[in-house]
Amino acid sequence: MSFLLNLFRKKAKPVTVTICGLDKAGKTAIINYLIHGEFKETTPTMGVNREVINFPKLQINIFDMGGQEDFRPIWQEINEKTDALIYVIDSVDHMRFDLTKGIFNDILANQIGGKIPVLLLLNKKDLPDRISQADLVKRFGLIETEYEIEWAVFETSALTGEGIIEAFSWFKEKMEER
Ligand code: G3D
Ligand code: MG
Repeated sequence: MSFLLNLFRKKAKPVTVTICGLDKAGKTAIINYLIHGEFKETTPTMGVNREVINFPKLQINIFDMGGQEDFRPIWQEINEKTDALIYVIDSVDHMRFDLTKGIFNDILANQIGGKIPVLLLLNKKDLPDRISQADLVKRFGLIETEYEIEWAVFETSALTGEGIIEAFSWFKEKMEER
C-alpha cells in the first residue's frame, strides 16, 4: 500500500491476525488489555474466539486460539489465511519452553506463508525468574531463521500493561505498511 493511499484512506483497513501459543501463556489477557486498557480475569479459551480491535486506520480481526492440545489442529486452517501472527510465550513456564518452541517452528514451517509480521510476546514480565528476551531469541533461533518473516520480540505483562503499547506500536506499523 502506497504512503499516499494510506494517508487519504477514509475507512480503516481490515486485517486478520491470529494469536497463538500454549494454554495459559496469557493470549486472552493480552487481548483484554488491548480492548479494555486494563487487566481482566480470563477463563480458558475453548476453540477460537474472534475479537475486533479498532485503531484509527486499522481494524484488526484477531483470532484468539485455544492453546490446549485438543484445539491446536484448528490453528492450521486459520493460520494459512492470516495476515500476521502473534505468538505468546509464558516467560516463567520453563518446563514447557521446548514444547512452545517446537509448536512455533511448526507454525512457521507448515502453517503460514510469505513475508508476514510475526510478533513474539514474552509475557508475564511482572513475575520473577523469567526466561530473558536474549535467551528466547537465541533458543528460538530467530536471528538465523530460514523463514521470510519480519519478527520482533517484546517483553509484556497483561497484568500491569508493561510493554504492550511498545509491542503493538511495532505491530500496527508493520500492518499499515502492508
Ligand atoms: P491463554 O489465553 O494464553 O490461555 P490467559 O492465557 O490469558 O487465560 O491467562 C492464563 C493465566 O495467566 C491467567 O491466570 C491469567 O490471569 C494469567 N496471566 C496472563 N497474563 C499474565 C501476566 O502478564 N502476568 C501474570 N502474573 N499473569 C498473567 P489464572 O490464574 O486465571 O489461570
Ligand atoms: Mg485464552
